Amino acid sequence: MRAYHWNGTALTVLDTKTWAGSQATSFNVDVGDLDGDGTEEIVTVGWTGEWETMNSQIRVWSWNDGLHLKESKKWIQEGSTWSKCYDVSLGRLNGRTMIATVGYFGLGDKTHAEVRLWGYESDLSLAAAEKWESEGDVLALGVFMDENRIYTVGMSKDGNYANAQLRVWKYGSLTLEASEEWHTVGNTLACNVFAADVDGDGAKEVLTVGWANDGRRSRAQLRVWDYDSGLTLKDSEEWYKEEDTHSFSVFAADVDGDGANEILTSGNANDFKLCQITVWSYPDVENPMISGLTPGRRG
Ligand SMILES: [Ca+2]
Ligand SMILES: [Ca+2]
Ligand SMILES: [Ca+2]
Repeated sequence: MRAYHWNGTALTVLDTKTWAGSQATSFNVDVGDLDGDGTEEIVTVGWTGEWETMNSQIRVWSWNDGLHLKESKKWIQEGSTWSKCYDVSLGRLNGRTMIATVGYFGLGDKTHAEVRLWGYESDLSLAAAEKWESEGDVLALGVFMDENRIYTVGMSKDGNYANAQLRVWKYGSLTLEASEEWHTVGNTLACNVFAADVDGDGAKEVLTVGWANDGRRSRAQLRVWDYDSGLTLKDSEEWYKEEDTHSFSVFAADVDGDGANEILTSGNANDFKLCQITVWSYPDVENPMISGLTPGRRG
């Protein structure tokens, strides 16, 4: 892990820490004040171990003139030989900053997905956990926590196809509130999720990215969902550049300072030979000229 400082013109590395099993990956990071003392903690997730026994791993770090490891936990489901934690999201739930993680593990002849909710005050404690399976493999790859809800995305095999899967969980007991699965032509997968108001009406949309196979190639896919009593698809865009194109992450922010959030997606194109970032507009209540998801200049 590396911590950088941005002074407006240049990035400076402040500190870097490495750690290992014989196989180890740190896959994602998020930041928030977990213990309420006014300084932010840093949380990383990934996996560590040998190929034969891989454990999910979560680490809590503090910053004080350098990175300091405060706590580290590993876990694996009983009966499983490997477990991978893919994503982490920190959010305020009932006035307290909590940690949500997602990943998946092998059990029997297929993979199972899991979501975990953690609290941290003086130490890291598991508040709730849910696991789920489908007819074939199921993966949980992305998580976003916002306003007492936890959104997870991944893939669920129904016997014929891989379907992208978006789930909404209620905070606390981790009760499943809504679940949507979809594929377009062939295998489809969602790997990242975010929530923000992208049309300026004051209500947040749920954004998912991944890819969908059109029978010839993988196309990157961005979807905008409404979440009220259930999930409603508002818009979907698929695109490719030359060959297989994938979108791995999504974020929303007002990048041009006009008061409306843009959507940012990043991934790759031309069968992993190109990196790609796209800035999207979504119909702005102030600007009816835009009728749907509209990419900025596409490279
Ligand atoms: Ca703190
Ligand atoms: Ca909205
Ligand atoms: Ca804007």
